[in-house]
Amino acid sequence: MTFELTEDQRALVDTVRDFAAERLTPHALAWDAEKHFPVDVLREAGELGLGGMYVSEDYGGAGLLRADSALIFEELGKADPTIAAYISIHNMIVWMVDSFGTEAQRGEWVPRLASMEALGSYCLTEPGAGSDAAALTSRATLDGDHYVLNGVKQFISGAGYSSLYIVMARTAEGGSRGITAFLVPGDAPGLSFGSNEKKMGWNAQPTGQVVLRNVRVPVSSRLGEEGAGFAIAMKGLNGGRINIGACSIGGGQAALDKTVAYLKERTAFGGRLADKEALLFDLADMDMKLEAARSLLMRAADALDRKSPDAVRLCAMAKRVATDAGFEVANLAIQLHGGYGYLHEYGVEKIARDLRVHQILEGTNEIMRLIVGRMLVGD
Ligand code: FAD
Ligand code: 2MC
Repeated sequence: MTFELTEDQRALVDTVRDFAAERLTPHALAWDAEKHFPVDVLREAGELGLGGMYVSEDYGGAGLLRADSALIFEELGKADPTIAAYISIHNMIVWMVDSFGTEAQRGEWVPRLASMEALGSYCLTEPGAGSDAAALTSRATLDGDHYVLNGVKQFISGAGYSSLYIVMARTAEGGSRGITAFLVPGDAPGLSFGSNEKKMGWNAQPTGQVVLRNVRVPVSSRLGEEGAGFAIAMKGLNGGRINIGACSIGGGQAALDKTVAYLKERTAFGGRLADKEALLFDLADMDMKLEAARSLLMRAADALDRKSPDAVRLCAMAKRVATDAGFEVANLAIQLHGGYGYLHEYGVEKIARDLRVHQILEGTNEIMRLIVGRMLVGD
């Protein structure tokens, strides 16, 4: 067991850090204020290999380990948690197509998705089924050699911009085992999108409803077998939970770095704020929280790569611990900046607003406790 980054990992982190410093950091506040979704910059990320990080190299993925990807998401998260998280969701989609798709599906979609020429959205949540995802009611009915899809998906990241929507829909009763996954192209007749939701954070990426009205897709668009959709969706989410945790650690780290710099500059009561022991303890706690979360996250990433039976549990733990740590650190960073922390231009309130939703999506942190708790009592 080693906790040192390898030379390759260090080089990877340096490359992503340079990209993020040049292409994300200088624009993050403006994109947030203007609610601008920078599709051109996402394409540049795709050219760097960030569109299919932990996806096999067969059709253009980067073939990295989950731990490598976590390092990347942390770097991206330092620059802009919203863009980092968007890239995380996109990576989930590419991995799902590559892992569960037929050769034809992989050949059609993975090269375009991995380069981020095409963007992907993950459609599980519905207005009446969020945490209880297996209660979803969108339907796919077989009609000759096509399925006809009807239903509404809620809160879909990238809605209206993506070329590919992976839609989980019901093909049979029976809870989670009656759910099937489908690859629905963005220009499919009958597919439409709600307006871009007005949100507390994540302003630089669109969120909206995806509405399916008699959308016909050929049987060859089914991802995996009938009834396998819930398992495919959950397996995608295991990786997503690590990624979103890493984005949170990155955001939290950026907030901490800003706070250390600020407290070293700001004076009050005859000295630097950095010399007030109470505040030093706050900084130390912030650092410890992030470091503890990072360690657990790397353990979960490793478990997922090794397909360890403990992976689901560790991914759930890491998601909860890392997303709570990131938000708590960013929130305290506002406090330690005083009134300036409340101003947009100082950048910490944006980090807190962006990280707040990481405690809610990709499975709320209550659901992460449900997963871990159920395993403890064996139900
Ligand atoms: P509910 O399930 O109604 O939960 C309400 C509250 O009850 C929560 O606090 C929850 O933790 C708690 N709760 C529910 N059940 C239990 C229980 N058994 N025990 C204890 N507490 C419980 N979804 C997608 O499919 N694709 C996306 O791209 C996507 N992007 C999103 C982007 C944003 C900005 C947001 C806000 C959401 C996104 N989501 C997406 C949806 C997200 O995953 C859901 O909002 C989340 O899973 C919670 O579902 P819900 O909102 O219906 O809340
Ligand atoms: N990995 C692999 N398999 C999983 C799994 C996971 N993480 N979670 C559940 N499963 C399997 C489970 O093993 C079972 O398999 P089988 O039928 O072979 O026995 C099946 O799925 C059903 O699981 P449960 O019996 O636990 O189902 P239940 O309905 O009781 O609970 C729960 C499932 C709550 C864990 C699941 O619904 C869940 O994770 N809810 C949260 C929803 C969520 O995360 N939404 C995120 C949307 S995406 C998003 O927000 C984005 C921003 C992209």
